Amino acid sequence: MARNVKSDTVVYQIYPRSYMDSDGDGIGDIPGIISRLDYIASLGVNTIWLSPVYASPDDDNGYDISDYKAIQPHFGTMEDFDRLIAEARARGIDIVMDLVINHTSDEHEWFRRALAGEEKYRNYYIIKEGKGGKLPNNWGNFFAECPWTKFGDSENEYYLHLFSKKQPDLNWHNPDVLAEIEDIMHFWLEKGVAGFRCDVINIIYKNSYEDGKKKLILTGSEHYLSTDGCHEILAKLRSACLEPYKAWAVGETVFVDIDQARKLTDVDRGELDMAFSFEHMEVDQVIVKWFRTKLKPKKLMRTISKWQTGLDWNAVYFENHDQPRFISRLVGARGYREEASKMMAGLVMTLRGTPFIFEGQEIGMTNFDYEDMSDVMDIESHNIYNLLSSLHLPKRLRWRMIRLTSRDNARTPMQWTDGEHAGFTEGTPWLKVNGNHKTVNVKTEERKADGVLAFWKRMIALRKTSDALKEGGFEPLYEGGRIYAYRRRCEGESLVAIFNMTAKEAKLPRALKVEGEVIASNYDTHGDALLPFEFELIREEA
Ligand code: TEU
Repeated sequence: MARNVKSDTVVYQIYPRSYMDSDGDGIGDIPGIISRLDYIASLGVNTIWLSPVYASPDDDNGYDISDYKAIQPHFGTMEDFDRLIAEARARGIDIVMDLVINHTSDEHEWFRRALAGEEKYRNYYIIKEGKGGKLPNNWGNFFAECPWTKFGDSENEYYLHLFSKKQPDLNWHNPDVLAEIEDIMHFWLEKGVAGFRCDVINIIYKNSYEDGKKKLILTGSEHYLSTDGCHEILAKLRSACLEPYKAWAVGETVFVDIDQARKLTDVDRGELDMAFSFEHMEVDQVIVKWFRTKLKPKKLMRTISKWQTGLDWNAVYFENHDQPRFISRLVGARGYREEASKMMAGLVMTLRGTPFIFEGQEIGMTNFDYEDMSDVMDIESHNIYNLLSSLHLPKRLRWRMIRLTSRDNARTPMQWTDGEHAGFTEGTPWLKVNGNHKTVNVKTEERKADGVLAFWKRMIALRKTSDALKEGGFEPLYEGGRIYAYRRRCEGESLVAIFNMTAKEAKLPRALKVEGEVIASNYDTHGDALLPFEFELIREEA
C-alpha cells in the first residue's frame, strides 16, 4: 500500500466555533468559513481540516457527537456544508473531517436507546458492574474526572468515559460499532471529503478492564494505548473506507512513542498515513501538562530531530485547538513575537512531513490575556481548576497553571480586524477576543509586505516549488543551546535550515559552515551571529 497523502499537501486547521461568525450569534459557522475561502486560498494551503461540525450538545465543543450525519445547527446546514466542499474545491482546496470515534455524546441516539434498555445498543458502550461497592476499576480520566458514571437508574452499573461524562466510550469489541463507523465514513467520503483527522484514535480498543498499575495520571492506560485490536480496526477502516476513495488519515495518537507511531503509520501495514505525536509539545512540561517550566530549546531540537529521523513521514505541527499558542511558549514576555512567528513558519514549512497550520498561527496570534477563570470556557480547564482548588492550591498558582496551559488559549476568536470583536462577530463572541487584536490581525498583516502573514505565504509557496522540502531526506546538523540546523536534500537540491531559537544573539558554531545562497530569512542582513529568533534557509552550492 502507498501513503495517500501527497507530499505537497499543506493543511490549515479551522476550529469552526472561533473562525468567522456570519449570523451574529457569537459562534463561528460554515457560511463564515465560506466567506473566508479566498483568504485561505491566498495562503497557498490546499487542505482544510475542520474540527467537528457535527450535531453535538457541545459539552466539549463538538468532540461529543450526537449525530454523525448531521451538521450542528449553529454551524449551519448540510447544504452549507455541501457548498463549502464545492467552493473549496473550486479553489483547489480539499476538506478533511474530524472523526471522533472513541466516544459519542450521551445524547447520541445509540446511548439513549441503550439507556432505554435496548440490548443491541447497550453493547455499543462499555457498561460494567461496580465491584464490592466500588467502581469497576481504578482507571483515570483525561479530563481529571472519574471515568465511570452510573448507567441510568441502575443500582450498580457504570459506563466508561475516558473524557467527560457526556462522552461515553464506544465498545470496539462489538463488530456493529465498526459497521456503523464504516457507514459514517462512507457518508462523508461520498460527499467528497479527502480524509480524516482521527481523534484519540490509538485508545479506542481496550484490551481488558482490569485495574491498572497506579500512576500519577491515566492509571489503566496500559490496557488501551495502541493495542493490537486498535491496529486491526485501523487496517479494516483503511481497506473498507479510505482506500476505495484514496483518502488519507492522520491519527491523533496520545502518549505514543516512536515505535508505536512507526507501526501505526507503516505504509505496508496500511493503517494511518501519519500521526500527531506529542513529545515535542511536552518539552516544557513537568510530569503532567499542567506543570510547565521554561522551554529549553535544545530539548525541543533534540525531540524534533528524534521524530524526524525516527519516522518516515511526520505530521508537522506546533499548534492546534488543544495547545497553548506555541509563540507564547517560545517567547514568553520577551517580545520578538514577529521574529519568532516567522521563524516558526520557517520551521513548520521546512521539516519533513505534512505541515499543519492552526488558524491564527499565520498572523502570530498569542495566548489569551484573560485575568480570571470566569472568562475561560473549556471543560478541561474548569475540571483542573476545581481539582486544584480541592487540593487547596493557592488561587494565584491555580490561575497561573490555567493561564499557561488552558486549551482556550488557542480557541480565542480569529483576529480579522482591529475593530470590535476583531471582526469575528457582530454579536457577543462565545469566548472573549484577545486585546492584542488592535495590532495582531489579518487586515493589518495584509497591508504589510514584510509581516508575519507575508512570511508564512512566502514559506508555503517556497515549499511547493522545492523537491528537497517536499520529498527530501532529513539530516540533523546541529543542536545547541541556541542554534538548530538541519539539511533537507534530494537529488539535484540541497537546503540547510538554520534557526536561532532564543531571544539572544548566537554565534554560528564553527562546526556549522554552510556555503550557499540564503533563499529565505526573517532578517535582511546576515552576519557571523544569528539575531534573536533568526531563521535562514540556505541553498547549498552543488
Ligand atoms: O484530544 C485528546 C487529548 O488527549 C488532549 O489533547 C486533550 O485535549 C487534553 O489535553 C487531555 O488532557 C482530543 C481533541 O483534540 C480534544 O479537543 C477533545 O477534547 C478530546 O480529544 C476528546 O474528544
